Amino acid sequence: METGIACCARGAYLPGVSQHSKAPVSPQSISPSCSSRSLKSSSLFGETLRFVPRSSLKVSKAKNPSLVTRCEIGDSLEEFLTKATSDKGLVRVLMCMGEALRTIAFKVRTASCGGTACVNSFGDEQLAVDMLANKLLFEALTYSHFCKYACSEEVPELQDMGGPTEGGFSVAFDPLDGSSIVDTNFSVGTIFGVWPGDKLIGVTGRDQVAAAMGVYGPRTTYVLALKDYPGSHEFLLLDEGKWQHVKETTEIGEGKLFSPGNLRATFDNVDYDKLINYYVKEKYTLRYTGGMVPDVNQIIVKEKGVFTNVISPSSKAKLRLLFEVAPLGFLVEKAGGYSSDGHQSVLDKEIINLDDRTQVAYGSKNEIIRFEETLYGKSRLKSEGVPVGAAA
Ligand code: FDP
Repeated sequence: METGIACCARGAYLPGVSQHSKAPVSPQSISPSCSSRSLKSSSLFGETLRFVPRSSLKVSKAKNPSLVTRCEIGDSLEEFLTKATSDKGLVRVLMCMGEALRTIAFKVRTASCGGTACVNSFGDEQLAVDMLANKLLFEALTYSHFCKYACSEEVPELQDMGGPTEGGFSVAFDPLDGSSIVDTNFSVGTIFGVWPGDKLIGVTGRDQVAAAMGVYGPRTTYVLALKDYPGSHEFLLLDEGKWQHVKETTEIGEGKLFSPGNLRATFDNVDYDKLINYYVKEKYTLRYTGGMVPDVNQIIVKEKGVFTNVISPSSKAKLRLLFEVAPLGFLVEKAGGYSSDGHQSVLDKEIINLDDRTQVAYGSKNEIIRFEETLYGKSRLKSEGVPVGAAA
C-alpha cells in the first residue's frame, strides 16, 4: 500500500512547503495539535536551495512490504513519517518533538552567555538554555497526547504526560547535550529515545521504536530512525521552518577518522592508551569536539569513523545509558554501524536505573572489533580472519 504522493511524481523540484515559521517558534506556538501551517515559498535563496538533482533521489525498501516504501530525499518530515510508519501516535510524537527542536535551535542560537550559564528569555522568566530546552520538550510531549511517561537527564524521574499506555510511548531525553560548550559556539544537540508503552526501566535500547537527535550547528538537523524502517534519516531545517529529508544512511564503511572521548582515562587504562596510539600511528584524522551529538553524528553523516568514551579506575563512566548512549546506539546501528560497551552492543544492555552510565564505542564493524579486542582481548563480532585489534 502506498499513501501520499510520491515525490518523484513532482519531478526533481522538491515539494512545496507545508509549514511556516519565519520568526522563531515561541514555546507557546507548540500547539496542542502540532499541526502544519501553510506557507508561501521562501524568500531569497529558498527555491534555489531546495533544488535537488534527480540522481540524488532514492527509494527505500521497508521491511514490512505492506508499509509504504517510497520515502525520498526531499520529503518533508510529515511526508516521510506517514510513509515510513502506519503508527499515527508515533508520527505525532516525532512531529511534536520536531517542533520543540526547531524552537530549541533558535533559543540556542540567540542565548546570551556569560559566567557559568547561557541564558535565554522565556516569557517573564530568564532560564538557562538547557532548562528551557527541557521545558520545551516536556511541553511538546504533553501536546502530542501519545506520551505516557517522559523522563529527562535534567529531571531523572518519570513524569506522567497523560498519554495512553496502550498505543502510547515513553520518552527519555537529554535536552541539551554539551550545554557547557554553547558559549564556545561548538555544535550541541538534543537526544531522545522512544519506547512503547509505559516502561523505561527493565527495557533495553533494542526495545526502542524510534530514536533521534537534534543537531544545533551551522546547520540545524533532525536525525531519526524508526525500528521498522531501514536507515537513519537526516532532516535539514530550512529557512522557512520546514524539516526536509536530505540524507539517508544505511551503511557505515571503514575509514580512518577517530573521536576519542575521556582521553584522561589513558593515564591508567593501558589498553585504551594502546588503542589511541594505534589511531595515531595509523594516521587517523582526529575529529572531536567534546559534544557527543556532533561527535557521533559525524559517523552517520560521513558514513565512517569511530567514537570512543572509555573508563579507567580513576575516571568513571559519565555517559548515561538511557538518555544518551542507547538512543545514539539505535541511530548508529540503524545507519548500518555498530556499538559496544566492550563486550556487547549497547542496545542489549538492560536499563536497571534511570541514571545508569556506561563506557561506549560507536563505529564501523572493524572499528568496533578493534575496540573490543584491544580492550578485552576478543570480540563477539569476529568470526575469523585478520586481527584488527591494536594489540594484533
Ligand atoms: P556535556 O557534559 O558537556 O553535556 O553527555 C555529556 C558530555 O557533554 C558529552 O556530550 C561529551 O561527549 C562528554 O560529556 C564530554 O565529557 P568530558 O567533558 O568529561 O570530556
